[in-house]
Amino acid sequence: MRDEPRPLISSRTSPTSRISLTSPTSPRFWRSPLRGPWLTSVLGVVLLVGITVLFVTGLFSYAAYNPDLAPVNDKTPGKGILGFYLFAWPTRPHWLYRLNQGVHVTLGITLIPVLLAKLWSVVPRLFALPPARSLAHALERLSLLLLVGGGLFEFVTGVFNVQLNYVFPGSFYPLHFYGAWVFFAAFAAHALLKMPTAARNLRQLREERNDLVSPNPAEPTVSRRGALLFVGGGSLLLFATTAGRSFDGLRRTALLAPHGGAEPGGGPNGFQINKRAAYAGIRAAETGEDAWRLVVTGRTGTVRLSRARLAELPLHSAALPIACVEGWSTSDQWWRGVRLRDLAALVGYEDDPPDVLVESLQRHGAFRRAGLRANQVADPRSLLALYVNGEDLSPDHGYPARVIVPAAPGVLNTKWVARMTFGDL
Ligand SMILES: Nc1nc2c(c(=O)[nH]1)N[C@H]1C(S)=C(S)[C@@H](COP(=O)(O)O)O[C@H]1N2
Ligand SMILES: [Mo]
Repeated sequence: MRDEPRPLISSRTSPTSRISLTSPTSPRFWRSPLRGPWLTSVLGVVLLVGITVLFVTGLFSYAAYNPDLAPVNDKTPGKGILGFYLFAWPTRPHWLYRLNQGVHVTLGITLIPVLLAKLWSVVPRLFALPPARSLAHALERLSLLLLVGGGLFEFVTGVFNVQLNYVFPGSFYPLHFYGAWVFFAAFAAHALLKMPTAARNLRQLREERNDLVSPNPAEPTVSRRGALLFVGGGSLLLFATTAGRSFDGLRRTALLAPHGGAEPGGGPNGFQINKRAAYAGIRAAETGEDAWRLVVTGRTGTVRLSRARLAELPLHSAALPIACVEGWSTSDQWWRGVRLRDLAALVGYEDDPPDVLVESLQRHGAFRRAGLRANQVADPRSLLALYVNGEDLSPDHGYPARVIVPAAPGVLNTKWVARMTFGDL
């Protein structure tokens, strides 16, 4: 069968239609027969669910940092009413942050193909002319700018922090936090406005034609379902090469993620490390038995304890994971050390442990100090650990002593602890 000569070909000769064919502001420029209300609606519904989960787990993740507890924890001091929902992050279940952050990061990475496909499906509208037909239309387009810009911004900052965390010198938190509010406000407005249309498009067997349907479609090279499978396959591939970094046995499958691949070493201290002692500038001379003293201050004054003295105090064990904001985590490790609440009791807080400010030997870096809340100090599994998995802590895991708190983000598990100050923060 021979092809009919198509009007498109013949109209090429006219200069006006050539302009309209080569300019993205013309609807005829966009030729994919896949674009239309159905595809956009399916992708939109997936994102509606997925991005809502990202927003909620993001808010939880932020609360888990205790930003309202002390200025040292607060990377966003200008947050104002955006901190309205903050609460005392609980200590149980002990895998709470591990789950929250694993879902946040893995789901975010998995949704990238869906986000890109969604943007692709509506891209003609980004170029549509005139820029605004009315004030309402102008406002709608402005909100779309916040939506698209904000969405890309959140995904890009998130991926950068996870993949190349050395690129962000601590500014990631305010960027991702304020960006999330701008993006989610635009997203919620957009979802509310479009929900009825999306529901209609998905219910109807024959779809309505709208401005997304190309007036000038090219031959299809793949079906609509095939395109969806392609997007879903991309998501599945990202999921399969990311999720493993939250599970010891599967870490080798996390090909795309830092902290994927193999464990950094063998033996009791062989589990994942965030910043190494050398990177943090910790010298062996300051951690030796003669040099290092833990300085504990509270209601009744200050006590200084050598590591040997600490090891003579009642020791307790707890099986707890390390779970980083970047989404990777370890399985439960067996930590052994002195209960934080026993250290509080040493300096005058026998039965009402208060907050504590923990400071590291480390002199520079955003994570050298952290405030812990009274509920975290009170938990009997919260330890100043001296040992892990039956051995002394290794230098990289925080020797001579490090904090470990159930359900807390890794950032609060300060390594190379030098000083603990108990009292309301
Ligand atoms: N002093 C200090 N403690 C620190 C950090 C740091 O940079 N400096 N990083 C924190 C972060 S972000 C994490 S995820 C955990 C990682 O602990 P690990 O290296 O023992 O796995 O340590 C925390 N404790
Ligand atoms: Mo971390």
